[in-house]
Amino acid sequence: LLMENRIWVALGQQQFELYLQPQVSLDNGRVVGAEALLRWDHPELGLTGPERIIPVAEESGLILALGDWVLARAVALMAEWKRDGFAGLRMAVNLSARQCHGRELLPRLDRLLADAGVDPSLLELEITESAAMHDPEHTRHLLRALRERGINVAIDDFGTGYSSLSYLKLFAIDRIKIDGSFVTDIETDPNDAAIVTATIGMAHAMGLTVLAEGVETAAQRNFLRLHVCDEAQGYLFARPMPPAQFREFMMRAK
Ligand code: G
Ligand code: G
Ligand code: MN
Ligand code: NA
Repeated sequence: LLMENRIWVALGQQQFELYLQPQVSLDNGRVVGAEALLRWDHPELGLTGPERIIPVAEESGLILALGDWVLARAVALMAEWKRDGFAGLRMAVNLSARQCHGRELLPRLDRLLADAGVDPSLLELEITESAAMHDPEHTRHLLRALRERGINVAIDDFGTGYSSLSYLKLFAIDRIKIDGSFVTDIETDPNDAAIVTATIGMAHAMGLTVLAEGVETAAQRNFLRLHVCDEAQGYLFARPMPPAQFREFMMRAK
């Protein structure tokens, strides 16, 4: 079966799930949010990550249906969090380039959030530099409209694109996510350390918050905390996990 057809079938048979990875405040160690990461539990192929799904979906146009499913599932989980009393917990959702550039995104978001009674300011959309710079004028309007609604926007994989600084100049964003590739050797590679500390300083000067990705060790966390990085995400805190497990994780942390 073609991968494309498999994805179509999977949407119908509810084989997709959003795993949740905690995002932690470096001030006090508390969980302030979670990133939703797409997983596919296929009856024969097993558990598959987005790297096999997203490129095929982007190419075939299926990404709009899939992205739609992701948004709906994320908002449904936010409604569950509200019922569970996880007040103020933020949900971060990855957007694909095609989702950013279609016309359906804003009305779809308005509808989903209103129907679920979920506070838009608890939703964050992660956009990569390359997706945003594909059509900067369109992105500028989109990000304005998101901001008017109170929806947050984060730059994902910051520093790995070719247009980071133009992006900061052009767009109204809330948060920078420093890519994990700059974090891995942060204690031993002076260049990585310089890039990370300069990014934090620049972001703060612009009124943005900073989240470091791929934090795996206590030493990396300590370095980031020393350099006043706001938040972190990575295996040190927790791996991405199914929603039921995330709920238990949050209950234990209460
Ligand atoms: O856990 P990880 O292998 O899940 O994620 C790999 C990449 O796939 C990440 O860079 C992330 O941005 C992307 N990704 C994960 N979930 C989604 C999703 O729901 N939609 C889109 N467009 N990308 C996703
Ligand atoms: O959207 P984005 O590229 O930021 O997605 C984050 C990716 O990084 C996902 O594939 C996720 O599973 C992965 N990830 C999350 N925490 C860690 C970590 O501590 N180390 C590594 N190597 N990968 C991580
Ligand atoms: Mn992301
Ligand atoms: Na990233």
